[in-house]
Amino acid sequence: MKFIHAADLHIDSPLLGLEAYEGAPVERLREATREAFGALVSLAIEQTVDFVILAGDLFDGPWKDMKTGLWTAAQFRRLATANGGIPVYILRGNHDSASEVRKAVTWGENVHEFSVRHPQTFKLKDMGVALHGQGFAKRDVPHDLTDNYPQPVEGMFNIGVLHTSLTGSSVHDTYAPTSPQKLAALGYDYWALGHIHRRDIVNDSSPVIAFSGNTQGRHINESDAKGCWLVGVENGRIESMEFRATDVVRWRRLEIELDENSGRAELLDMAGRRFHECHEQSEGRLAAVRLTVSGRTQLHAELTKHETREELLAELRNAANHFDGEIWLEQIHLNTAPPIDRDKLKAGGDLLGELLRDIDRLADNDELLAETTRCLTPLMEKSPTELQHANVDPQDQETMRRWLRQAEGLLLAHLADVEDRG
Ligand SMILES: [Mn+2]
Repeated sequence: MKFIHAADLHIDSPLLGLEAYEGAPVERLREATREAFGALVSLAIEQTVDFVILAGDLFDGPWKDMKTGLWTAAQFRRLATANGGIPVYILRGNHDSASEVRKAVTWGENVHEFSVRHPQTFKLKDMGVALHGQGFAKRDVPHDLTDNYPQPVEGMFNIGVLHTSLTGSSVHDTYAPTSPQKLAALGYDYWALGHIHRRDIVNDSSPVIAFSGNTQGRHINESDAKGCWLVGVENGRIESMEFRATDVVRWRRLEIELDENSGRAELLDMAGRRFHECHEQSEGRLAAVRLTVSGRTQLHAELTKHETREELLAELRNAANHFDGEIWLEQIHLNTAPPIDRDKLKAGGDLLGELLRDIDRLADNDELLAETTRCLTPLMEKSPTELQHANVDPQDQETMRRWLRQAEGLLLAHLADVEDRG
C-alpha cells in the first residue's frame, strides 16, 4: 500500500509586491501553487497510490471567485478517474477553516473532508487503514484537538491527520497546540501533520510523526525543494518514506564571496558559474534567486558609485537571462566592504594601530617572542603527547610567527568590520 501525505498547498496564495519587480515572471509565479497541486496529482497517478492525505491549508484563504474551487475540483476529478479512483482525505487548517473559506463547490465522491466539529474516522476496509482527524472550524483553535481523537482501530494501520503548530502553550498558540509525546501516546502508526512549511520528520518510528512542508515555496524564506511524502506500507509497517518534489518554481539563495583582488570580471564569471549550477539543480523549474555578494574587495569602490553599481547590477541580470527565462533574479544584495589597508591602519593612533605595531614588534624580536612563548608552558605541560601527535612545537619561533599572523588576520577582520559599521 502506498499513500501521499501533503499539506499547506495554499492554492491561489497572492504574491505580494511582485508587480514592482522589473521583468518578474508574474504569471508563472501566480500559477505556481496551482501547478504544484497539479504535479502532486500527477505523482499520485503515476505512483498508483491508494489514497492522498491533505493535512490542512489546501486554500490560502477566502476564494476571490469560484475559479479557485472549479480548478481544484478538476484536479480531484483527475484522481477520481485514475486507476479506478484515488480517494483524497482533506482537512481544514487555519487558512481554510470553515469560517474562512465559505464559498463551496461540490467535490466528487472520492473527496472526503474531516468534520470540523468532532474527530472523525474514515475506514478503508479493503486496505486495513483507519484515518482519524478533525479540521479547523475557525481560524483560531487554542486547544489540543487530539484530546478527543479516538483509540486506534485494532488490526488496522492507524493514521492521525492534524493541522498543528505541534509545540506551544494554549496561552499564545492558536494553531491546535499539542506535543509529540501526546501524539505518540495515542498509539497510531503515522501522524500526517500540516501547518509548518518546512518538511520535518519529528519522530522516525512508532509512530512516525511528520510534517510534509508546503508543496510550493512562495517567497525567499520558503527556499529549496518543496513537495510531499510518498509513504509505502507493508504488513502494517512503514517500509519506505520518500520526499518527492512538486514545486514548479524553486526559491534559492546564492552567495558569492569576493576576495581582495576580485574585480568585475571575476564577479561576473563566478555569478555565471553559480547560475549554471543552480539551473542544473532546478531540473527544468524556474529558479527564483536571491544573490548576495560579499567580501572585502577592491571592487567595493566601484560599487559605491551609482553609475558603475547600476551597470554591474544590469550585467548580473544579463548573466541570469542567459538561461532562457529559467532563472529570475529576485534581488541582488551587494554587501561588500573595502579591502583592509594594513599600512594605513598600522599608522593610526587608535587601538587597531597600536595592536598592529605590537604584533610587528613581537614578530621581529626573537627575545620578545621567546618570552611570549613561555606563556604557553602550562599548555605544553598539560598536553605534551597531543602536541607531539599534531606535530606542533610552540618552542619553534616560525610556528609562533605563523600563529601571530593568523591571530592578526582574525582580529583585523573583526575589528575592521566594527570600524566600518561605526
Ligand atoms: Mn496553517
